[in-house]
Amino acid sequence: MIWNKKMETLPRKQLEQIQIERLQSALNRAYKNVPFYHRIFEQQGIVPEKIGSVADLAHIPFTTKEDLRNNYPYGMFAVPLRDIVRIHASSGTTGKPIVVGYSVNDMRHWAEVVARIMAAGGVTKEDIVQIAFNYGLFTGGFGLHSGAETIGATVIPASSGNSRRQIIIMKDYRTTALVCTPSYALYLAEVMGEMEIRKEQLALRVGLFGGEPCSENMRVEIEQKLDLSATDNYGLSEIMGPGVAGECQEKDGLHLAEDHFIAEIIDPDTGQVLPYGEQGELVLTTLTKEAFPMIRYRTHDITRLNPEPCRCGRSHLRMERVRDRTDDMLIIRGVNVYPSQVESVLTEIEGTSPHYQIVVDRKGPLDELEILVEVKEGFFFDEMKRLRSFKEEIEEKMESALGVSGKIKLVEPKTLERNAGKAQRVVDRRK
Ligand code: DLL
Repeated sequence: MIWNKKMETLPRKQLEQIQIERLQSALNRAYKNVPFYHRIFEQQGIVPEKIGSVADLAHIPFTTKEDLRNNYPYGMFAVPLRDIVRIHASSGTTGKPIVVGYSVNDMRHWAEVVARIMAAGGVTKEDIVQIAFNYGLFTGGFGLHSGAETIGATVIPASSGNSRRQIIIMKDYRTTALVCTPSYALYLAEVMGEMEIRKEQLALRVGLFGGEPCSENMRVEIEQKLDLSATDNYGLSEIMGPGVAGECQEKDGLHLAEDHFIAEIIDPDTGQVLPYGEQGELVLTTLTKEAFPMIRYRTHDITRLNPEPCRCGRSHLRMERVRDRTDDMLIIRGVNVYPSQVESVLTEIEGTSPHYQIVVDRKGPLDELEILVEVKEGFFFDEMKRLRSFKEEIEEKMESALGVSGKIKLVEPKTLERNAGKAQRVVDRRK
């Protein structure tokens, strides 16, 4: 079902007209109300009224995470605190968190765009939606909650953690839609096994996953283990939270809510805007946000944009699933390595599970790469010889794919830490 048929299927010409009208008022608001933007516009001689097309955005400098940190906590807010009705924050692994605020209208828009991705993912009013994202400063829990309520579904705000209880709730309350990170969905499937609960005992039908990368392989595994149809959903706190983009039933790219956000793809090294279809860093501009407007925010997420009409009828751009972030790139002995490359190699190898961890360390002058790989249940060989050759086979494939050698350490099923949030794939001990 298409939640907002009129808006989501708008012919692109009309959509672009709405974008440019909204862009001018968004720029004006930022200029008038956020000292950071005021300063930049003055310095660069930018006059919001003169931005006559989306392409003109390229004249405006980017906003970076660093800028947000420098304005911690409330410096980027465009409305007084009395008009803010909600605060969220992204934990951030380094430095200060980013604090974001929402006005009443922002909350309304947030619920609307999340309702769209929920409907696109297959959720209807009839569904019982278990939200196993953390409810708190993280935008996942509350964000998805408001969209599910807007649709009129029955919402179970389970929040994250206490996995056994999650499964009992799923079984007893007849949950039909599961909402969490993809890695947590897989973990829940594992715990079900331990509890001897079979997927046939559950009523799951659809799953909305997001908050971290999910490979096609992982999607298939979740779909099989939980017997549901899974969609990928993308968002980030700085822009809004979940609701920025989500897959429809075609599962062929995530529709961006283009009446609320403008997306550009840039070359992360030069900052040049790249044409549709090319891979680069996603840059987002908010069009309707009142409390926390963002102009050309560098997301660090790597993707590409597809303007082709989708079979579902939605006209909004589709972004390819995000597999990597520019800041996740590891440089190991001078070679660039992305976590998704490691995952792709493992996908090809029978017997390995989607649980892995990349550990980089420095012994003396040289970087050392070790990849911990969990083998699937029942796949451990008794014979040392066979185990060794299995390990060597992975090492060889890894080296030829990554261009750098590394040690593979096979670990038993369920050894690597699972958690209810985002999986930690990389441990860089050199920092
Ligand atoms: O993770 C918002 C969200 C919550 C989206 C729940 C979807 C579902 P942050 O904690 O600010 O916000 O983290 C944002 O997470 O820049 C991406 O690097 C990554 N990310 C989010 N969704 C996806 C996804 C939420 N579907 C950062 N695929 C983003 C890949 C994702 N990466």
